[in-house]
Amino acid sequence: MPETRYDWTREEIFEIHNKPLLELVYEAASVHRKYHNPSEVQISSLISIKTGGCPEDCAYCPQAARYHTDVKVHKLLPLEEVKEMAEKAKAGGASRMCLGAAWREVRDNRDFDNVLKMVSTINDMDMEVCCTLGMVTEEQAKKLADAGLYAYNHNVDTSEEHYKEIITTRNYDDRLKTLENVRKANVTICSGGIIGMGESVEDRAGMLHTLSHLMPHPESVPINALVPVEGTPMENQQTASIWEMVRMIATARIVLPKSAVRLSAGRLEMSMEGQALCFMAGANSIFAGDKLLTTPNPEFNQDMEMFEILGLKPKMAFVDHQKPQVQQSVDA
Ligand code: SAM
Ligand code: DTB
Ligand code: SF4
Repeated sequence: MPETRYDWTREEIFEIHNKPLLELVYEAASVHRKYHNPSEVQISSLISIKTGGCPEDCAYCPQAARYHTDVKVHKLLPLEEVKEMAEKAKAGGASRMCLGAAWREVRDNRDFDNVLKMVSTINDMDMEVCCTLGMVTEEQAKKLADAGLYAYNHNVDTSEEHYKEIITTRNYDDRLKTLENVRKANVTICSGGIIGMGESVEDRAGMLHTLSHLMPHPESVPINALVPVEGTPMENQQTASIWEMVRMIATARIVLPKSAVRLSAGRLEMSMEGQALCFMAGANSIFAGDKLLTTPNPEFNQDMEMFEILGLKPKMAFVDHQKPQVQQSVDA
């Protein structure tokens, strides 16, 4: 049974990934039971606080300004609207709110000050607050921490080699640098990636290899299946099969035994049986709510029905890490 290891080789990860499927699921389920309560699933809910118009060229993303997609662009949402959405998500069982902005990076301006207010408002509601705002400096990460931020999402997305095929406006090291800045600010890290972007199994192992060499491991690891969106360069991409998703989740569970592994984008295309196998293989977190950032997701009620059938229950907030101590008073 693996302890937390930071020296996995790509070959080892590749071999785990390619084990006979049921053998792999059994092993992952055993690791899962050792470190986690298998009947608890953490529920995050997403709000796109600023949508579209992003200067980056991430080939999968409907929010990049350069692609012609149907995304309805909007500026930063008002605090009140975000608060109401968070209250609704909490009532639906979400313990974590994730605020996403289509920014390349955070700038020290009035919008950022307003995001800090959103963070402190939602933290005051006793929910874990996560932000995904693009690149951040150490100082900005500290400001977020002081406002009560619990987690920062910044995905490595794929292997270093494949990254260049997907994004040209920034590089892999930029991503790793932001993760380092977040870690220095004592904010937990949420970092994972996407499968189904034309990458090889070696690339998938490479992505998990990168994550497994971050010390400590990211506290949460989202595994997204690409949602191909019309107008993006990936609109005609063949989506990942449920078996590929199960393999990726099981491998993540074995390599990152203590992290929360999130079955993220792409659930709308998955059957309940398929998702059940993902939970068996170690997934213990989902995004719930009828929308991800811009694309549809299963309804809360549908997910609650699935939880009922599978005997799963939503995990409470702040079980793994304390509620952040707010250092600065942010005027709400
Ligand atoms: N702009 C910030 C950034 O890039 O870090 C935050 C928002 S960005 C939309 C957050 C993550 O969503 C991306 O890193 C990517 O992993 C995921 N994502 C975006 N579009 C997706 C799609 N079509 N299918 C699956 N995942 C997607
Ligand atoms: C993550 O890994 N997946 C979420 C969250 N982090 C920000 C986003 C998924 C976005 C899917 C495409 C969309 O809805 O725009
Ligand atoms: Fe912009 Fe983030 Fe989308 Fe890339 S993934 S285009 S950085 S919003």
